[in-house]
Amino acid sequence: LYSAEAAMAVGDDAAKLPEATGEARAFRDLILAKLTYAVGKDPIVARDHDWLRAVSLALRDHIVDRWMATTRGVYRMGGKRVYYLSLEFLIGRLLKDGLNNLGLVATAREALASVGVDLDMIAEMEPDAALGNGGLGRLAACFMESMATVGIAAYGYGIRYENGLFRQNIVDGWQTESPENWLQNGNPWEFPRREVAYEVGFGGAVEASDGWDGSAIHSWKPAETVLAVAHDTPAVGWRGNRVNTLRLWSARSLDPISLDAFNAGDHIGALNDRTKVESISRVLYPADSTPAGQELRLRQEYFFTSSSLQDIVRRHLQQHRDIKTLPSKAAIQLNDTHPAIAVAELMRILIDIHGVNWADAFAITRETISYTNHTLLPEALETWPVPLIERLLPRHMQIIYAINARVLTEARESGASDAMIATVSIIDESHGRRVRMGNLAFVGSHKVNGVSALHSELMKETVFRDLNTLFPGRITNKTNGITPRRWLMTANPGLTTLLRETIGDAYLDDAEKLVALEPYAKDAAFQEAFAAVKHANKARLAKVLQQTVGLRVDPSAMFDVQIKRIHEYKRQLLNILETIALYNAIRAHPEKDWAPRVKIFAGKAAASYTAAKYVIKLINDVAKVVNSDPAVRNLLKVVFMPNYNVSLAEVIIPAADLSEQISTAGLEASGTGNMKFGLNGALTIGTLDGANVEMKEHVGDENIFIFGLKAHEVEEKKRQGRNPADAIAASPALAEVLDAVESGVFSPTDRERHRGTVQALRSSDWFFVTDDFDAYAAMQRNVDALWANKAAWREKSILNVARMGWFSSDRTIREYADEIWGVQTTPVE
Ligand code: NBG
Repeated sequence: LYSAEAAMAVGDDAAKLPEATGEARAFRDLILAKLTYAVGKDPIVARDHDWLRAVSLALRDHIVDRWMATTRGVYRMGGKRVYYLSLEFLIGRLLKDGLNNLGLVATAREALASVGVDLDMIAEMEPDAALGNGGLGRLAACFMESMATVGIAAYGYGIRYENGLFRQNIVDGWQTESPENWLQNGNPWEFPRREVAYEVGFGGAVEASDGWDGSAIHSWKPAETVLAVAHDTPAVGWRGNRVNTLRLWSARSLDPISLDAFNAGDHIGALNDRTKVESISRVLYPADSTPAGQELRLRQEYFFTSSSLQDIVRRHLQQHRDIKTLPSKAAIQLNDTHPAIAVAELMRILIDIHGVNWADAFAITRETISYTNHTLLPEALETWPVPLIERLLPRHMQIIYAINARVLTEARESGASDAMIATVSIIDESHGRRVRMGNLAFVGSHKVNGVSALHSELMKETVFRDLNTLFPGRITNKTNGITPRRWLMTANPGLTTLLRETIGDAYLDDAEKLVALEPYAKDAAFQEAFAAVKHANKARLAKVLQQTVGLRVDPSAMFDVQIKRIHEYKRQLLNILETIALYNAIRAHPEKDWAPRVKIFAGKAAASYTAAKYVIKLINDVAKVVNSDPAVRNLLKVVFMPNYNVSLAEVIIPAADLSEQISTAGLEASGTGNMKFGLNGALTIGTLDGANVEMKEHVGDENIFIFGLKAHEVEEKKRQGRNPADAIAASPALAEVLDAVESGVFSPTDRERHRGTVQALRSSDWFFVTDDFDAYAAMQRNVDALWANKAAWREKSILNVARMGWFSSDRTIREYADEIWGVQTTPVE
């Protein structure tokens, strides 16, 4: 018979280990039981991975109890559920976050210590679940946690990609990509639900026949069918009050082995179809803020949308019987246009399968669905060629035409001009015929939201101007947020403890209570303690830097950080060019009292995005020159950290002094990294773009470094037409930097390397780098000046922490609940 005590008697060392008591002892026994019976390992021979699995499974038991209680409660209450449809969930690791939300961190630490295992060490071994590209996917993960926290019955729906976002390697300064296999050691968090499976069709034809009342009945006969199989992961809210479900679909062939081929002796050929079908859930498309545009991507979108809607409708009918009550029991949120086909799919299910008439079906669809837009970049708005949709989803194409006909009729009746008809149409006739997924999502939703105040206003003036005129009041704003559990408590335990000692626990349940910190901003003793926490976080990052890129940095230097996807509009180029200008200035005047800086970059470029890959190479080229130049010694260091992901962000953000949020105004819909930095006490240097605008309002003008053109000024300059050469001629510092880069000063082995990058700036400079350069450089010198005054810097840094509570995703989710979904929330207890 199994005995924890016997399992513990593992050699002579056991006697020296600390005793676990109370709750920790019980948790230790649970871990040992998991190790023995679920992992199948004796503690004597267990490896770190085995312990990780055992402790994850032990925690999962605690979660499952609450999960079932939650699910039972929802059925009993019969209330409305929220369904968050997202092609991306950028989850990261789950162990620490789950322990934190259940208040079990100390317990698990003690339990593991008593068997000679270090919690932090094994937690680091957990692979990141990187089922997303960047902000959009991470937002979905924060929302899952916040929905559970504020007490919403919610399901997340997405795809269980076998390979998440690629691993980035830096080879000789260049990015290379390799597949990331997050499932190679199994996934302790998920429950495969082989019995929860739906058929999803593609291709084929639509047959029409007459119904009993003479109306047409359409029936779609797909040519291919794929099985979507559910995998459920519990999503734990703060204090474990509620546990929701993240349901990810995996593609399976209905006929895994073609029996005819197999019997005919073609054993490999018999698997071909299976490989093709199952490729739907094989890999995440690595493009961020740009549509992938390939047929497999459209298949992924329809695959997860259809299976999710089938699941939602099945659950609704099972509990409430009447399909017409769907809008009062289900709110479906479309995370960007990736699931926009849901509008046509829900119509198809209602009309073709449940016999609902058109008008009722459209009312139900619109009342149930709402849509979040995440970008205004014109090249990023998703459209699909009409012939492709006709071939892959013939019935949906008919439905889209029928919806469009009604929208256009309505528009004409309200006096719309031909130009307006052309922009509100779901079909874009100007570049071949294409389906505009944004317009489809817009007309099929009762609310359409942007993700920051500025972005939502710009939506009304740009992409959806005419639709906004036609459907006034439909566009609303929901400024993004971040979960303080992961981004403060888990990532920055040192600061969390200091805050509790200073202002008590109330802020843990309500981040806006962080304002209680304001009176301490000038307090010398508190400033010291606050700075000590920051220093320890910087020392931790310095160690990681040493280990990963072999660079030694001084933790007392300013850590100036830009970490995010590499994209021209985010302007890492502006940052590195200004770094070169600073380098030149230090070399020219080494005697001045420069603020020592470490410039930290990290982020992935889409594999096919050449300009972005050159930016990475340029950063690494500059790093090589600067870091080996004795003339700048410890005044300036430049580093590019490879393979940026959620876990790396959790180490970098608590260690940052300065946060770079420098996108071309009008182009970053919100940004969420900006919020994570502020909450951890970094000061922001940024443009008036995205949520920076609201951060400035919350933290106060004097506590943030704002520079550069504003969104309407960028637009104005675009309209007037400008010549970047003028801006370059007006800025000797910029001219010097560009000449140096262009002539190969940083690429002596290939002097031509960065010529293209510079020439693009000289000729067009689409992202206004040259226009903003001087203002940015000047603001950086203000940053230096403040850095020299330690007390003033710390005061502002503390005020940032105190005033960032509003950017909790709990606040965002409560707004969605009240104003879009119509569901109740509860205060956290
Ligand atoms: C991104 C925006 C960010 C925003 C996140 C989350 C896309 C399409 N958009 O600014 O670029 O913070 O969405 O809303 O990835």
